[in-house]
Amino acid sequence: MRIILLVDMDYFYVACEELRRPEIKERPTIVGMDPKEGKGRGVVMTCNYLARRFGIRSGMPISTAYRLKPDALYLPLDYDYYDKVSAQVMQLLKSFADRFEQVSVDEAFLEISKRAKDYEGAKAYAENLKREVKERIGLPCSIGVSYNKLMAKMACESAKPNGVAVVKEEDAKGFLAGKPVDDLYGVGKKTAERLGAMGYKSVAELSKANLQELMERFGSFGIYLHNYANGIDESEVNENYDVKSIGRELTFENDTNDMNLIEGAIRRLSRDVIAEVEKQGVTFKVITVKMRYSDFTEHLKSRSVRYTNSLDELAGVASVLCSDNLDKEKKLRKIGVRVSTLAKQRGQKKII
Ligand code: DCP
Ligand code: MG
Ligand code: MG
Repeated sequence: MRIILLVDMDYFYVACEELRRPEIKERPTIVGMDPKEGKGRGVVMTCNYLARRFGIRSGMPISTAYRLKPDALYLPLDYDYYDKVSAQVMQLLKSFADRFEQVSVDEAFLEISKRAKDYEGAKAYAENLKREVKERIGLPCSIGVSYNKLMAKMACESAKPNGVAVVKEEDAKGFLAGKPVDDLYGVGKKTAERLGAMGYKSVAELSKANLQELMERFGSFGIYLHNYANGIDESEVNENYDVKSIGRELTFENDTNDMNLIEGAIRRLSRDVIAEVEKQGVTFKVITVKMRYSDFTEHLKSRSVRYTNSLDELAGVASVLCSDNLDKEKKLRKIGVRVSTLAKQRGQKKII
């Protein structure tokens, strides 16, 4: 039997801020763009659970957060610091796993099949790990325990905040059944809408869907949807995790379709991305530009190049991707530049 944990840090960026400034702990706190008394652009990156009581959430416009709780504490982003804390967390988590896969800045899968013989043992192991993270790093986390990655992730969601939740294989169907499809891992808003229109609103309904029909609508993704709705996920905890992408984003002070301004922004973001690329000692193969408009619709455009770490190439390709695909009828609110499919530069320091 496989036993897999998903460890996800609670309200990570704000928890990091609390770690270095314990005096802010009792306050609703938000990390994101400057709210500028309600006129600020950009979004909430995350907030603590005190702030969530007021309805504030990750990804929400910072101006909405300000309307909900103007006297909350608003802090700017400090990626370098969060990355440092993340590296410490990941090093600790890794020492608790047979196989280890980091999936984001604050989240990792740990296979512990050799370290726990049943769910009871696994629960005790997870409780102990949660304690260790709190004691050694000083931060709260939540842990999902289950028989595959999908269910470990779903279990962790139900454990938040600061909890451990176990979902046994025999209980998985019951656990999933009552949930709406958009709670299912990998199902975003658009997919959920399409599934809803097809008559699949709950995971229970989706689990009984006709596979053929799902495949006609979603291609091979249909197989995953069907499997996920039935708690099936055979994917391995993938030991050789490397940083998967490096990106930077910027929200314009005023929404714009001025190409000079946009190209200037792309150049600046590309410079920041290349600085990080150099720091990590990598080269990249895929360049992606993200365009988010005033109406919050978003477009991603990507292009593959030969492995490179050239600033001119990145900024050049990103500018072309943007100018070729920009919807001139609308104004841009936010622009992002990201590189992925990374490889190590030879003779450079190791990633992470
Ligand atoms: N993040 C972000 N933009 C988002 C969501 C999150 O930049 N739309 C950042 C801030 C988070 C970090 O990534 O602190 C981790 O994301 P999580 O989804 O794990 O969210 P949190 O750790 O903040 O909260 P939770 O306790 O729900 O895990
Ligand atoms: Mg988290
Ligand atoms: Mg996370």
